[in-house]
Amino acid sequence: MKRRSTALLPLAALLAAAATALPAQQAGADEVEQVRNGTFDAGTQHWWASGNVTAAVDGGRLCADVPGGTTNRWDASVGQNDITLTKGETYRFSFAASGVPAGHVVRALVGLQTAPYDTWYEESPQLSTDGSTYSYTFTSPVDSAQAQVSFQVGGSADPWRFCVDDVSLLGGVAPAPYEPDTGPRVRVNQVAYLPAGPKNATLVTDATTRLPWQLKNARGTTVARGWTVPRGTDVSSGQNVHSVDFGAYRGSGQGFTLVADGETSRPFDIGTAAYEKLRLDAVKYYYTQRSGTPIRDDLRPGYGRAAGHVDVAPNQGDGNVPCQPGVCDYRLDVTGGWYDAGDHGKYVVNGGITTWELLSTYEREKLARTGQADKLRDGTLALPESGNKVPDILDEARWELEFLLKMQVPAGQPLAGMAHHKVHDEQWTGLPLLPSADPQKRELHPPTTAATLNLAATAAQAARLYRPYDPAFAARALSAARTAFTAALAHPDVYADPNDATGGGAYNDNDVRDEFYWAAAELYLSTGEKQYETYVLTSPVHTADVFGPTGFDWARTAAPARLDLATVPSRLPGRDKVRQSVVRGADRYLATLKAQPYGMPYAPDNNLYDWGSNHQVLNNAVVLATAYDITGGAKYRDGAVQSMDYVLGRNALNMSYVTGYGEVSSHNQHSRWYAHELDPALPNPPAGTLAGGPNSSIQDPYAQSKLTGCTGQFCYIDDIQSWSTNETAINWNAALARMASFVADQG
Ligand code: 9MR
Repeated sequence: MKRRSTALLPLAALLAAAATALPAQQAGADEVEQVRNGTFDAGTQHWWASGNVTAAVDGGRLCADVPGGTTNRWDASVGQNDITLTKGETYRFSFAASGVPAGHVVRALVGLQTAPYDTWYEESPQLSTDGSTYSYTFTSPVDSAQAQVSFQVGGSADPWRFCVDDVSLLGGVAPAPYEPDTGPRVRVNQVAYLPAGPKNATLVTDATTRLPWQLKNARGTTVARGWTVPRGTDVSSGQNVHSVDFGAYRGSGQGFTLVADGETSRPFDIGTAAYEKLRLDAVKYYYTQRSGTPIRDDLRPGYGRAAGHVDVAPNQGDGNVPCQPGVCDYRLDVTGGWYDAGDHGKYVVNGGITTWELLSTYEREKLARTGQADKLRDGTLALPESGNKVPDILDEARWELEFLLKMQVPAGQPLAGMAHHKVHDEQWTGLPLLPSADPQKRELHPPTTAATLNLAATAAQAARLYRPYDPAFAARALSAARTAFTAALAHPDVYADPNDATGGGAYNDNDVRDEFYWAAAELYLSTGEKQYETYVLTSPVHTADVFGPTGFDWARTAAPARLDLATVPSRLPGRDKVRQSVVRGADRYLATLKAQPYGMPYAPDNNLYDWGSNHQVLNNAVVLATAYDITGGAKYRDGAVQSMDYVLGRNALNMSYVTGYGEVSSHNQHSRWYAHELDPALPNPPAGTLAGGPNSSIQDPYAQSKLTGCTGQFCYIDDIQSWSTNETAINWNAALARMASFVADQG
């Protein structure tokens, strides 16, 4: 993403008399070297260093003495400017580097030499004292005559010495096709199948006729056998595949494998234990996303950190935040809440859908025939609030609700009762960066109708769920919800600016009919009042088909309303029809799932996987699960349970998208503080963190450099640089929490 830079000194000034080096290493007719004096034969000519670095040629290499005590990688660097890049051309970026003492990391990048310092390619190898040669191939996403190659070496508490040689950026090389390591061709849920649940797998093969398969237990004994079903070319992956149904097997245990076509799948369990753990881990994720409080290492070993954005330098803090210039002339205390994702922003629309889905996870446990609300009771999530006699999942959701309430425009101000859309940094920050180390100014962005309705919906939902535990909070939430709904009716078309995306995401949405419907539905379900009932019944959204292929999301909130109207008890006229509409939506997702050889209820139009597709798979599964809760029909339960297989490994990449679950799982998700890939001292995301997943639009340069031309499921890479395919986000984990809880209940 973006980063800022420090003052730079041209090293060449010291060597004004040195001869200009000729472009070196002309490797082939069309291969052109872009770096001048990359071998340092002409001293430091063409190279610069930040003012805090002492850089000089030593033994034919450029060596930099890096001071200790800096915070960010870009606080110390050496590099070369005025390099030309051509969009779509492939470059080989190579260099030899060493670090003393061993273990330091260099962030080697190709990017824009001026603000906003876009990064077009970067790698962060850990250096040895003897040194190694590094070579990477990438395709430039831009045309630029202002590119730089730089080596960022800041962020170390102690001084160290960085040496580099043979720096080359060779244009015109052949693209190196990226081949993901997809392991055995038998694709299974690498975590667990339920003993009495569906058990399906996918085989990638050239064979066009059926093949035998065997299910083996941990001792290698065949416990079931059968034949594959050829499925032809799978659109979502472009592969020729067969499917395998071994659901007739009803045993349980660990270490099963499925064998077919000479290949042995990754191992898996048959049992419920993993889902009981995942239902908790997926919700525990939120504590380490908290802003405004220190994260206790005794509660999350390895994840303890200082409080973020509490007005302690270098943070500018969320305690007294101004608006963007010209937006308002008051300041608000908007401390608390969860960080949205891998960034330090806090967005009301995404906080809203997330809070809804966590509260809905709990509400379903209370209402559904297979629900077990005690599984999320007080003391289950190892929170600071554990022991307060309130279900832990409600404690966690309240951390966000209190923040959402703080985002409401105070009485007496223009647009009173509406909610500010978001609060985040003035500029994008780089990675890694602990929340407590973020030096950027924080700003409130204008109120929007969508944010206001998110506040109304979730605060109204909170009113009914917290009433037994804290009636005063429930009343405060309901009052804020009513105020917000009234304010939204008065200002029904105040939209977020799609271009307001510097330092944070835009989260813009110009159709808020669904948000109105959702807020009215939650207000109705909590109050039973006629005014909200009338709004629900007369909304065009009430009778529309709201269960489309891409599923519900932060911008599409009609389905959440419909699901709650169908399941939360009320006297809504025509409630049976509402329930039937959910079942009809589920029937379509079931048809999709059956048609997909990988068995997921997701088939986006034109096979264009959306940003965060993994949570859309899961949210479509939520509709299936709700149809089961409504009808008791086993086919819906099986469809919902089976959807989990895709997320946990039955997919074209043969990987689980949940950190710590499955033999091969995503663990390098884009995050400023779970940035282990960039800084070995930082952790990976905690167990139970969902990666965004395949995204056909691959907006980030890293994914573009590896995945251009990718088909559906292949548009994903487990690298921290890939913010468009591999971020972690609060709304995505909520879908995981909701489904993990449902599946655990089906044991
Ligand atoms: O999840 C969001 C996705 O639906 C949007 O298409 C995308 C671009 O606006 O933004 C995603 O949300 C990101 C947000 O803007 C900033 N924080 C990280 C979020 C997850 O990537």
